[in-house]
Amino acid sequence: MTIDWDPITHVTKVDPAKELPSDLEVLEGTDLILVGGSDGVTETNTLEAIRAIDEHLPSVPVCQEPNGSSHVSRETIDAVDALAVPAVYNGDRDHFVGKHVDLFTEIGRKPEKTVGSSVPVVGDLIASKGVDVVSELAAKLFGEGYVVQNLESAAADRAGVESTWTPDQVAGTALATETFYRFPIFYVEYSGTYGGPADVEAASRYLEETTLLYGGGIDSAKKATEILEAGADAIVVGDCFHDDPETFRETIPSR
Ligand code: 1GP
Repeated sequence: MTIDWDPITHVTKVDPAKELPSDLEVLEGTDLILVGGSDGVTETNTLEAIRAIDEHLPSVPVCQEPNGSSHVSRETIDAVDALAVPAVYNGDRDHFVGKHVDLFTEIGRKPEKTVGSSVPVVGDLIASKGVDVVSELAAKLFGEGYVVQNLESAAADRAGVESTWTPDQVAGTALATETFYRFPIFYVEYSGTYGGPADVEAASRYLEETTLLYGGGIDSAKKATEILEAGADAIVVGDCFHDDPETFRETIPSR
């Protein structure tokens, strides 16, 4: 992975299917951009979002967070610093393991077999650059262990999440992430609603190597501070960036 997470406390989640604020100066001070969403995402709108952001903030790392391999192409891979691939612990089998096996099978396939595959962009990439690109692409990918805690969210719906987990279970999953699955990121996801500090407090007890992200409903400095003080390494702010850019500024911690 090419991202240094140590100094990162504020992450902006940019949904490529939504309109960007007219003034991208509001992003000044955010530490990292994640580009991804649950509905209406395409390779084309992903690239447009990445490029628009890069133009305004060339020094801020940008990661693509695809929810399907059809959003990934040579252009998106080249345009970003890294690809963040979610594995949803409390999702269905496809979203914890199935999609990743498909993606890596595609990446690892021999060039002649990838021609005409269901993921032609990745196949083309391998065919044109040779097998070295497999390690190149794999080096840019990192896994995020997710627990999705808002059943009403599109994220829960798409990932087949049927039940939320107690803080004890979240803590256990954090421990498993650190010691067993070894994803570099553990992500407590309340997408669209504010979940409060309980899960973060529970999870943070077990995480030393793993970066703890919390996302969901942060729309004020107070909520941002509450989650960071509870032990999150970084907060992720999405809706507020698109819906109310001026208020979004308040979620960025002052240095
Ligand atoms: C969504 O965790 C992010 O994936 C951010 O959530 O959109 O509710 O800010 P919000």
